[in-house]
Amino acid sequence: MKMGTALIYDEEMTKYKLLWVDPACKIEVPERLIVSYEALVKSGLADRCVSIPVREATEAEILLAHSEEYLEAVKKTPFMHLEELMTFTQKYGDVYFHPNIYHCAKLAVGATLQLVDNVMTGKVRNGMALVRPPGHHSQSSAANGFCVFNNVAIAAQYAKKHHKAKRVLIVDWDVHHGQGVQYCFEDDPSVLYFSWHRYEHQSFWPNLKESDFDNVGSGKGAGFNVNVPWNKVGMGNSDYLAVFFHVLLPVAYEFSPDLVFICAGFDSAIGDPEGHMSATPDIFAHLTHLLMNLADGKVCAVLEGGYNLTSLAQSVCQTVQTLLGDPAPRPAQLGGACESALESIHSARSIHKKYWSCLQHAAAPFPEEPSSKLRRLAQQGGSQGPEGDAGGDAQREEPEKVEEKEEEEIVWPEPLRRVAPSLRSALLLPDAAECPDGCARFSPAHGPGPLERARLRKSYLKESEDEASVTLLYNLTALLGQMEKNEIRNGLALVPDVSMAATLLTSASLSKRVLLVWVGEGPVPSQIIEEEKTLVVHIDSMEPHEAQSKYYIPIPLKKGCGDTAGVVQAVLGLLLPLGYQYEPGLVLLARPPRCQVEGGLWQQLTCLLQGLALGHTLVLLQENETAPVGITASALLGNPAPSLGPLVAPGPEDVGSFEGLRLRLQTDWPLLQTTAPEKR
Ligand code: X5A
Ligand code: ZN
Repeated sequence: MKMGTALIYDEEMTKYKLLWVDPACKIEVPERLIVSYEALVKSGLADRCVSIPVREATEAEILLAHSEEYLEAVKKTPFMHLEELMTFTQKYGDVYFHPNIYHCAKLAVGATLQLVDNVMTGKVRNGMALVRPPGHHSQSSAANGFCVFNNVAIAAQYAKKHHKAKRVLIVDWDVHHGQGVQYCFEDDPSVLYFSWHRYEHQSFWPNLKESDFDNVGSGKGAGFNVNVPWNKVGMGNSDYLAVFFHVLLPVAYEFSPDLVFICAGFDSAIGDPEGHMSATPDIFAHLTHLLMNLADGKVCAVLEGGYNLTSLAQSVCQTVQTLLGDPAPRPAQLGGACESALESIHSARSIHKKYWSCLQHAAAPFPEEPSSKLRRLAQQGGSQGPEGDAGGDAQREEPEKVEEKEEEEIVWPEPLRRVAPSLRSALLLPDAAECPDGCARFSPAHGPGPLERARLRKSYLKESEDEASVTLLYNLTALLGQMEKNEIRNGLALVPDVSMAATLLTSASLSKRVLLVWVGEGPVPSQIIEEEKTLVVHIDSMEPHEAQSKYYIPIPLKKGCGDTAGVVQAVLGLLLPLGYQYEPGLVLLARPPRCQVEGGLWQQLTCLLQGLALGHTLVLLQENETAPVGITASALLGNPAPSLGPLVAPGPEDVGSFEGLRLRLQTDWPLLQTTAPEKR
């Protein structure tokens, strides 16, 4: 399954601009699109994409999310003179019109629909549309916030109508609340809208009370609108990832969309004059990666905001490069979410617990919440700049107070080049086993010398075992070595004894840190647990373990690995935060005998783990259980894992025990936190 990434862009969309003085709109410039596209060209990424032409959206398409009156009004703008344009503009908030903007707005919608058509018909796997004007603020009868037509809202309706999409997920990572998208789908359970946004208790634009976490949707759509307001500026990589792990991803996996849109605004990145956040451009590689196995990989990213041209261009490249399948950079030095972010996470989780079984065990809302919110609003009287950052958080520095700093002071290192090894997947298989398409059968340049043979035999084998076992062990270390030299990205080995192979590899690894994910009841070799350079996450351990090691984390499952919802919850809420925080140089994924994990779930796990360690994942399978070889190879090659379908509730005891585990581990692993310290 070799499918590409679409890139949809047309220079025409750079051909409108602000024609008068308006401080609120001066940041929305044609250069935003020019620098983004140029960066994709310069880095060679544009060339690797399937370039698809834009088209104009039809009137019928625009009417999927807008009123006729509004369309008729906008239609007249190409014929207006400056004075008339200014008057027309004044009807709306923070937006401007230009004689060519109607044309561009039709292209922006059309570009998004082209993307949907190509993704939904399987011509490409995923893609990005670079468009202007953006869309997520525009409403049925109103332009707003630089937006004329709601590109993504229209495209979601279009996908339902023309491609029979039953469930659509919209992830709005722009720093502003896409209230236009929220309004469009408020009572619609078939479209799940998620947005995080700078909010500062309603003091940040668009200053709406309905942008708060307690706006969950209405009627049948209750629970299908997820808002995570940022009440402070300076949110960083850990805050963003924590929201993904503890709010968005569990809900998204439970929802199980047929199609994912990203309202890809990059004003949530560092250096942006609107957002004042501190997440670095490389975080978008991870945010993208974490969404790429939903909906069988059907992800449509559509540009929204982003006003620091440097940060914008870098972030666009990170997103597209990830859609193309290159390994994500190592996210360095993650702490826990800051206190303010934890309050938002907690609020979102607790208000949504009645709608999503993955959140059933989330803590109750803060008892003082409603009154404290009212008090704050009363104090603020509606007009006040963002408050300074008070309060301490043990895990990491609080967001910096940046409000009075000038934007140009903010600098950050350019993201590192992401080089994919020339060989993606190498398989170490017994001669009799067939090698799946697209993978290389691994064989080292030369065999072990006599000394090496003796050493391997002495350390890992009984005298009685044959030369073939020595050779296998040697080959395993050779494969590991080439992965660690970044000559091979990932690998799979079929071995007679997963325990022994895991023991060998953890001790032979040059990485300072190895993450071993052990899936199934069989015990993890004690030698590995005792040695602390390996973080062991044992999914489906028989019983809760007393061993209080920070580096051995047994996750018991009452119904075993057959409980797909339970495993998903453990993976998203525990394994991934632990893995991201640990920053492994190598991920070993071990499947001991009689592992009960269902195929699609195994693929999901294999895919998600590849966001770590520059994609260096080595999977160990039991020689006599060859069934998972094909699907594992597919996941290692970068094919999307199949959708698991809507998830039912995980075993209630298990969810309870996950929460217990989280509480116990969060001091050592702050990325597991979901609640602010003093509220626990
Ligand atoms: C798409 C987008 C922002 C509007 C800000 C107005 N719009 N103050 O980022
Ligand atoms: Zn924005």
